[in-house]
Amino acid sequence: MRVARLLAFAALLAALLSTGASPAAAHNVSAGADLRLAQTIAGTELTVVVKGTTRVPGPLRIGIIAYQPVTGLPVALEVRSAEDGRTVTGEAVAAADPRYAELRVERTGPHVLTLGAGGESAVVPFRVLVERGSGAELLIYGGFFVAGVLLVGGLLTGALARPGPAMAVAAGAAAGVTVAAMAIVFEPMVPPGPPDGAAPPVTALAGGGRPYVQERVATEPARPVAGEEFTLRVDLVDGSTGRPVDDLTAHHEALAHLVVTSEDGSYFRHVHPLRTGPGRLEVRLRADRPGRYLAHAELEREDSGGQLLAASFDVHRSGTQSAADDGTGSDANAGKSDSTGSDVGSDAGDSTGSDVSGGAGTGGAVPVVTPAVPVAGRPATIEVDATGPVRPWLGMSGHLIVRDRDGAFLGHVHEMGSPGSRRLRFTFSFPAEGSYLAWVQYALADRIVTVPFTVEVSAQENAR
Ligand SMILES: [Cu+2]
Repeated sequence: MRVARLLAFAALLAALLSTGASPAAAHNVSAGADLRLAQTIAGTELTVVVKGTTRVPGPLRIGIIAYQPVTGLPVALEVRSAEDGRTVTGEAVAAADPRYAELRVERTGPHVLTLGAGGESAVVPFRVLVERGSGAELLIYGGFFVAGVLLVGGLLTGALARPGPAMAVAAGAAAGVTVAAMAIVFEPMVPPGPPDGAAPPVTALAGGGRPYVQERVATEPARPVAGEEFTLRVDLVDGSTGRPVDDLTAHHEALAHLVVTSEDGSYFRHVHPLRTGPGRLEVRLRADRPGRYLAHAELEREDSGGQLLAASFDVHRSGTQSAADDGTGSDANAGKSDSTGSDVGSDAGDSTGSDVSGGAGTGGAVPVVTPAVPVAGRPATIEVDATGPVRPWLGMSGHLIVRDRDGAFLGHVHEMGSPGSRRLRFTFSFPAEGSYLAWVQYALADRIVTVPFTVEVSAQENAR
């Protein structure tokens, strides 16, 4: 009997050890979880949703949620298995409440999703995962099965009046029951096994987390011109190896959140660049006025914390443009800068971007700051009434982005109020005295609203 117990323990221990490794959580499409990724593509804000899968071969359901009025924007989809190269294609139409395209995948494991719209494309690696039964389940069913078989055998042997073997068989049955019972008791403590298709476990990272990302920001063309579209390119490089960083996790439903502002804050874009290659993110922008622009990127590497990267670039006056460039209508943009305030290549109206002077998205409601002059280092409350029913965007019902005047500081917090409420409520502690630029963003049924405002913050009182 003691031997049997020991065996049972050993079996359980083996099960515990074998299932100890948990899969990396990034870009996975599993039975329980959808992959949601915001993408700024074709001049608009979309969220790609890849529904979790329960079986392979089977359909992978992909939908494109539109946050701006782009009725009927078709998005070309391609899913390729990184293991056998098998490729399926399809199309999804961006809509506020999208219909899901079904692309059949044959296997679990690494895949690459390619999205194409408006002449741009994004390449997103992800994994198809299918849950497997846990090791404990095997022990439970196996133990009961063995016990059952042996019990019947023991009864038969006993009936034939041969006590020695009968005892041995009965002991075996008891062992089976013990294994199963222990597995039942301990199952909640056993971590679930890695699903089928999971990445091999990452060995423990020294010091916890991966090195900081170094970013290189460039524009294409190298000298962007006011009023003309350009590509902002962010190359991410591992701080220690110098290799491209290609392990970004979906952080608030995006690989990276990029906030681009003009120095004076009159230009504001919160965009979600496309991954166009390993470690490379790109987004198309258009700035109406020449000057210095700041780019702040929020991102998170797998097994590491979030990071904020900052860079700047210049937009040049259109008169100085060289003739070698594409030359698409560089003439007429000098005078009409204020009205466009919006993005690339689409008539989608304003929204992600808005000029302080009051772009289409700003809707009139002025945020209420309490206290009216916040004190540095103390929480202040910022409330704004949405102009319609709010729907979640980037996993939240509202975003508050705060920048100081010179761009050295960028803060970002989320809405704290009750979901579904039209009053958006934020708590923010301004780090130091001074004047801040701030933007509240939320999504209505058909557009993203950006409310720009400024806040004066007083110095911390010397005594309390
Ligand atoms: Cu974002």
